[in-house]
Amino acid sequence: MDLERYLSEKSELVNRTLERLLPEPEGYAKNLAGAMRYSVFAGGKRIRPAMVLASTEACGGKVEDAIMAACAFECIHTYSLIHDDLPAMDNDDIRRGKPTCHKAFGEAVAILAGDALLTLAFEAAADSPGVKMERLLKVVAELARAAGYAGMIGGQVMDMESEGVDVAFPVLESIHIHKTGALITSAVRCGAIIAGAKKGELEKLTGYGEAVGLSFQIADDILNVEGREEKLGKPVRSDKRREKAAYPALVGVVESKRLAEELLRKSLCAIEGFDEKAEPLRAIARFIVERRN
Ligand code: GRG
Repeated sequence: MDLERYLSEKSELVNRTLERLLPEPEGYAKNLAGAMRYSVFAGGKRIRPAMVLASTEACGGKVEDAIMAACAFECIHTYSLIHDDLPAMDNDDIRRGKPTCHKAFGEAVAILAGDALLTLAFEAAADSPGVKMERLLKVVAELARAAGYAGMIGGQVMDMESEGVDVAFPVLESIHIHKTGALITSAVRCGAIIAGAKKGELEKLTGYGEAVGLSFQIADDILNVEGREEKLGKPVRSDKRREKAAYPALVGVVESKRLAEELLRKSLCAIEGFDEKAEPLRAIARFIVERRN
């Protein structure tokens, strides 16, 4: 299948929907709206929304039913990047190839833009006409869990606390599973829930999401060592500088690549029983370990 075309079509749809969803930078709190739009439209691969949509399609659902949830994931992801770049966190100047939100709008507005994107995500996810109420409730609960203490935020705190510390492999794995994997797994699960996936299908897709989610962060760690700033739109070699817990530092680049390949096989195996409607999910799993940005 032509993944490039698939991702580009889905990105266009997601961007058009985000355009309508985000507040206009005029009148009331226009600087805040400007900061939200600045970070959301600074670039980005839109891989999480694509996974929501691909998962819905794999389960026989309709893209239009899942588009608001897909945008919710992008809002949460962008909020996490804004906050991750703040002086109190990674203190980065460049993100998605542009000055970070706090560099462009100041720290206070950047914090609030992140907060507003996080809350907008729930407003969007709950507003999916045509989707059964009990499915939407499950999606909102999934999203909250994946973004919060039990997922991304918990992982971020473990990550911060591991800086400059020699962490053991299971600790590093747990950081990546929570910080990055939880949101990706949840994107896959939410797409499936919206489509009304059966328990067995949801379990298989959860296995797929967990493997892909972990492989995403391993690939990100490898790109931090081998990638180029112009292509990534963010600083490279920063993990080493900050003594962050990362796969290449702990097990080496070669072993990191082997582990990412092993997770790719695991993810493909988890959805073996799905028909050709799951091809985009298969192609996304491959793209994630082979990507250069
Ligand atoms: C609440 C103060 C406060 C901070 C939260 C939650 C958080 C900070 C940070 C999340 C952790 C994080 C940024 C993990 C990294 C995940 C990752 C690899 C991001 C890059 O994702 P891509 O490559 O980026 O999909 P694009 O720009 O393509 O969307």
